[in-house]
Amino acid sequence: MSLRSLEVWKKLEAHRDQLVTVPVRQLFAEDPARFSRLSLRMDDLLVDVSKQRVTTETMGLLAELARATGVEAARDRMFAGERINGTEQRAVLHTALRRSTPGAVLVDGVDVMPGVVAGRDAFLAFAEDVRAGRRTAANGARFTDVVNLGIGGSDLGPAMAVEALTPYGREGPRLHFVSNVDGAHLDETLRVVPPATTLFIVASKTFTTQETMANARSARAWMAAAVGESAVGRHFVAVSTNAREVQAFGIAAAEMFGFWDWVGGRYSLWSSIGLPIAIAIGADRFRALLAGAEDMDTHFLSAPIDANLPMVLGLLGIWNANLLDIETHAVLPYDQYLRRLPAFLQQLDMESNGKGVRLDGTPVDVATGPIVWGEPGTNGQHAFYQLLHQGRRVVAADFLAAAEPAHGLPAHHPLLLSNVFAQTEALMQGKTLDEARAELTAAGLDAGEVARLAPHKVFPGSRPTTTLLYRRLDPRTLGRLLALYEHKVFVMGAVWGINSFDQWGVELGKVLANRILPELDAPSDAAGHDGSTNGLINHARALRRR
Ligand code: G6Q
Repeated sequence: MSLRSLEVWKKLEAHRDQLVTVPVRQLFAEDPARFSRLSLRMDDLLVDVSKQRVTTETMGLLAELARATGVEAARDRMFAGERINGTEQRAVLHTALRRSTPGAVLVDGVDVMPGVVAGRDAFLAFAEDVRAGRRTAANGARFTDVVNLGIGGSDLGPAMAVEALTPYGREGPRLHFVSNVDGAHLDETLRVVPPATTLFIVASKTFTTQETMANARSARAWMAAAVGESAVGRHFVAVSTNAREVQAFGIAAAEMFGFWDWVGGRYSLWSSIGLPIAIAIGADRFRALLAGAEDMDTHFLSAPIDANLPMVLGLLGIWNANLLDIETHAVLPYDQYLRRLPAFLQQLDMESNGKGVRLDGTPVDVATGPIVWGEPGTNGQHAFYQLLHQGRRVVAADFLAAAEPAHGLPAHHPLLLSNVFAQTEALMQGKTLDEARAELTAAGLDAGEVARLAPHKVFPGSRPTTTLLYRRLDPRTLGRLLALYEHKVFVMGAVWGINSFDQWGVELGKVLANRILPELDAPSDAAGHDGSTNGLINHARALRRR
């Protein structure tokens, strides 16, 4: 199916051509109810899209697009456990992991829920045992430090969530995350953790990932040297779907927390991959995180398209990417605890929707996944916001902020909030040449100076932003936000008709590095690649020999 040939796509293009001639500030002036018309709520969570370059007519057309592309039916197939990940023949059921309501979720006629509940109870009980000092180190002491060894989906979600919920994890052990195969990452961590009271979690769905297995082997050797071979077992547990490889590594079956092939890596923090989060914040708060995600699941399943948060954000994503040709999407949390959210969303979005073909193998005829990036405010303001305000490229951005701080320095908070509101206001309002001239004249500059400086003081405005404002970044709110983004990505993938749940691009990297590895220390120079790759390998070989 060609999106461009859809009737509603043509309507959207014609509507776009009209709308882009009108500054968003004018849309606000013409419609005093614009904010209430174009902002959505879930309890204390407010999602304001009124500063996007849209009107209610745009939203109506986008809803029509969602219906024409079957987004609701695709959503229902996902929740129902159908094998919608067609290239890997897998169901996609991260939503089952946060389900608390009774009732079966069937994959090929088999209810997955008893396994989900038992698996969840097991890893949450283990987390509580570690926190309470019931599960101890080999010497009988309480664990003071926990190191998660994983990468990609087995790292980014837990690392982001543990940091986001720092204020809720103060009584638990210290958490560390090592992902990179660059030995610097593990080495620097091993320098600060005490071996006698450190627990390692080897987190890998496949338990064959090169980086994680290298880090696990090195960590195991380091631990054995410190506490003795016979005590190592008390200091390692695994999270995986591959029991055979876990046992081959030397971790007992009882020390492995499992999950299922229908949990995608980047959607796995709700499974036992969330063990480090549970150790940090405790089982009750982990359940609150799940409950927040379930709130969003229920809403996504039941709210009409125009009042449905993930639908609206996903459709705006399509509007910005395909109708306004905006290539990048900035994630700008005015919330230091969400420092790792941009990296997490970068994977979630770019790995899910960075695809060129539809499920049936035919090319998508528009651009797909945006480039996602970002940094916390206000730091970004003193770095790259210059381009957001005055560059020739338009960047779409999400701003996130809590009304109440979760830290102990509340006097800072009004400063933070005034900045987030000021930035989105300025990005939307802009400043015309006449306004710039008037401002400079009022400041007492002579006519020549006004003419010289005014063009530099012009801000185009109408730069699209969404603001997500919530009371406090607690576990339930974090759960809602993360599920909101997961489903937003789903909606965009469904409109494009792509499989958001495979990652052949990632698999390629896993194969290529293993091919070159032996060549680095082979007796003769590499000759089997292109000239550049041979040259780089051989230069490294020469430098390493010296
Ligand atoms: C996520 C990706 C990828 C994956 C890592 C780690 O959706 O598939 O980031 O999570 O490659 O894989 P393992 O958990 O198997 O080690």
